[in-house]
Amino acid sequence: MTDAEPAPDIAMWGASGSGKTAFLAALSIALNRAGTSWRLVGENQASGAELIRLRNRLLDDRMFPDSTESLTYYNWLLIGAAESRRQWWRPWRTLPGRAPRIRLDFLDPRGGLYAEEQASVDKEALVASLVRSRGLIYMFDPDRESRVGDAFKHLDQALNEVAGQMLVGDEFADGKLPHYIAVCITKYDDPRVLMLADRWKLAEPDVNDDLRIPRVDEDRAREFFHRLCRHGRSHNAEMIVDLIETYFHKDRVRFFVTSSVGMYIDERRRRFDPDDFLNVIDDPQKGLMIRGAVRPINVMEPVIWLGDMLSSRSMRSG
Ligand SMILES: Nc1nc2c(ncn2[C@@H]2O[C@H](COP(=O)(O)OP(=O)(O)O)[C@@H](O)[C@H]2O)c(=O)[nH]1
Ligand SMILES: [Mg+2]
Repeated sequence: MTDAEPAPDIAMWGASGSGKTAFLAALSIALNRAGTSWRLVGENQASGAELIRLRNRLLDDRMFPDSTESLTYYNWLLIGAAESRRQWWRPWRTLPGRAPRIRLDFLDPRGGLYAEEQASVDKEALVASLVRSRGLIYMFDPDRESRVGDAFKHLDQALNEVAGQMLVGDEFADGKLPHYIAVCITKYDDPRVLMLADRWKLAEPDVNDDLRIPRVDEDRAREFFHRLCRHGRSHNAEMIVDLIETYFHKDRVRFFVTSSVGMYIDERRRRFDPDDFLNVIDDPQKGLMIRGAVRPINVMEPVIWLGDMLSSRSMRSG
């Protein structure tokens, strides 16, 4: 990518209530916790203020962000560490390198927009953001799918519209959309989701993690997703994986099992307890509250993966 070209965008897609805003709120917490050199900053003052507001909502108020009332744009930049360079003929001199930057242009639609049949300005903006981006975060909420079962319908509609705009010309002659797509199963901490992973023998305690939180191995995340789709309310859901792999290059699709708040861990025992891991509790006065520390699971990983893919492939943003 040359300096003149703007970094490609990462866009987000998912049904209302699937956990998009919570994911965004958890992103900077995840980056801080991991001690990475990546920093998240607002590209303008409003986006910066929103970043802090969302984070404080989880950390200080111990609540989830309110459901989105209107279409909200977040313009954030993920800035990595610059690697200094040496030239072999002058190895004693180091030159400052350029810090990698990933533009996160998140558009958080109001609840219900996905389900609206009629065209609207907001819906056009949403499709436009998918067309403009080269990285997608697709949020799949297994709980919603087991109750409502409309993920296939909405994804099919959206991809149809995006493909209608992108694939008619000659630019993508192979007939596939050019995006990298991170398919994120959300709310893994929810007992209904974790229990399924456990029942299907897909979750195992991570031996590299002192807390021994059960994880679904990266290699098995696609299988978990597929099984969750088949487990859902709608028979169409089992076609979601095929749908994704028909529209996108198979090697540009990756699956992540995510949770924005993570599991509850008793700070004295500091071990995952299968009988006491609920981190979201229903307070009679305040509603849903976050009980313990916020330990996001696979929230930063999909974003950094997309960023790496986009910057290494020097994809054009046009
Ligand atoms: N247990 C659990 N619940 C979550 C998580 N993320 C979101 N939720 C729940 O899902 C609701 C909707 O999330 P939100 O981020 O507003 O969804 P959006 O409409 O896609 O932006 C929240 O109010 C929470 O109750 C998570 O990581 N774990
Ligand atoms: Mg939202």
